Amino acid sequence: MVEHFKNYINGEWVEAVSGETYENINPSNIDEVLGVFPRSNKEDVHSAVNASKNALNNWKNTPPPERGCIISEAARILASRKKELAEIISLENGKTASGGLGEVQSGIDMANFIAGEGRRMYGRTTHSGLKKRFAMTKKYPIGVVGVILPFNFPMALTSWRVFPALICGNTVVLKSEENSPETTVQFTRILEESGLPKGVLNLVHGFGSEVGEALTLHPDVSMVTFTGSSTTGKLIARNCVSRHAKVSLELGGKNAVLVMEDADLDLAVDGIVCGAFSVSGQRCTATGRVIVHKDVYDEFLKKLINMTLSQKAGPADDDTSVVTPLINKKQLVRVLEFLERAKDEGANIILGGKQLKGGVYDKGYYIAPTIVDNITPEMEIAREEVFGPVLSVLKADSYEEACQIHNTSPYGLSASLFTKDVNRSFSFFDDVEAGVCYINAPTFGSEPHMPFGGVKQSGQGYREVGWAAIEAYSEVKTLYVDYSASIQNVQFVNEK
Ligand code: UN1
Repeated sequence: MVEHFKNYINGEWVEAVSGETYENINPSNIDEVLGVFPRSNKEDVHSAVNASKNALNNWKNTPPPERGCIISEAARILASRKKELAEIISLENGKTASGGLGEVQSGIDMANFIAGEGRRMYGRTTHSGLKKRFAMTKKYPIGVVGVILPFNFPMALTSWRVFPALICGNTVVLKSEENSPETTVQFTRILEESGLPKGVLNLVHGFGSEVGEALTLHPDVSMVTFTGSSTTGKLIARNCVSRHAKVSLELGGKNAVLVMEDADLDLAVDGIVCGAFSVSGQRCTATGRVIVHKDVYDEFLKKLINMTLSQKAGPADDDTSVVTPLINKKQLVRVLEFLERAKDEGANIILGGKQLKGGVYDKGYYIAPTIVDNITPEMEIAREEVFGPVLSVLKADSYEEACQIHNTSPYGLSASLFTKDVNRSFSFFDDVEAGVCYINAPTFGSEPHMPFGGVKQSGQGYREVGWAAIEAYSEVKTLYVDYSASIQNVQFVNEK
């Protein structure tokens, strides 16, 4: 029997008002329906926003350490159900169970970090420019926060957004992504069990054009946080800006690894291959480009091809699979079209480039790990995010040229440099246009207690995650207390 899941509004599990539903499909076996979910619309969004709005007063007056206790309890439950949750993630999202375990751990780490933030939430005090006057700032919640997420990290990203929003005293309407909604149901049940008061977190399932759009346009939603493509991000920003709502966007990337002539090439290849091909490149921090110093180009390419050939494509229930299925047919077509256009522009596909067929591959949508070279920095395949197992290789004459090529991309999420030169390592942080920079490491794997986000088209609004999340989900009030028993003002002082 296929389970029918519901929305969670004001502490109740309810059907969509329209009664409409859609099916959640297993990407490792497209004949399998994992669950039936409400296909919600504007009306459901309205009820969820209303519930969040009504719960706000009580929640924002709950002391942050007390909010933190609920989030600590969620961390404990997440840990106790880690294996079962990892399996759900793996089934609906197509990554292996160990990938699922990593996500749950990220959720636990975030919950523990954020629960502690409930005892910090520092403001600032400083001296006034006037005598006998006190000057300080204090953080307050923003209001109802709409959280719109992608399919690829349903547990990690939900934790990275919802826990910070809650600790800051906001109430939340969470829109699940249509390809991985069950994980968000489990997440919501855990917060319910942890003692979160009703209405503080509401969950609405459905599609972007119906639920997402209504959420971004709702006048009572004070902030929207979105993670996903730059194209959708632009539409969301427009809707939010048009009504002066806050918006935080974490968008795409064309993340590059720079390999210098002094690099440990085996280490670099190791980091690049897992960055480019694990989860079939379906992460915003996937390695989409590698820029290699000309002196080691041929040797590097040989090693890269060898290691890529050993990457096994396969379904999520086989823990030895690296190149797991693409989430759906639409993504498959998108990736194949990218490769066609790359060829038309003169790029050379030196490995992969095709859909895998036969046996388990006919039960999902797989593309063989693909390496493309003969690329110039202006080509689409060097600039745009593919969100598939495709790595573009470019050659540079020097470190300076490699940085210059790096910065021609319109994106700037994460970047990495493989070198043994300490001077170059630190220069890289100054030279490269990216929000997250690594030395001798893959382009993914950001830690929950550290800020995360990108520059240029990779993001807009705020850094999220880590301590930066507390800034993102708070309004700062500036507070003065005058104890001089006179009316004094800096403007009067300056007039003298
Ligand atoms: C990381 O792996 O460094 O969708 C973070 C993504 C990101 C999170 C990844 N939003 O891949």
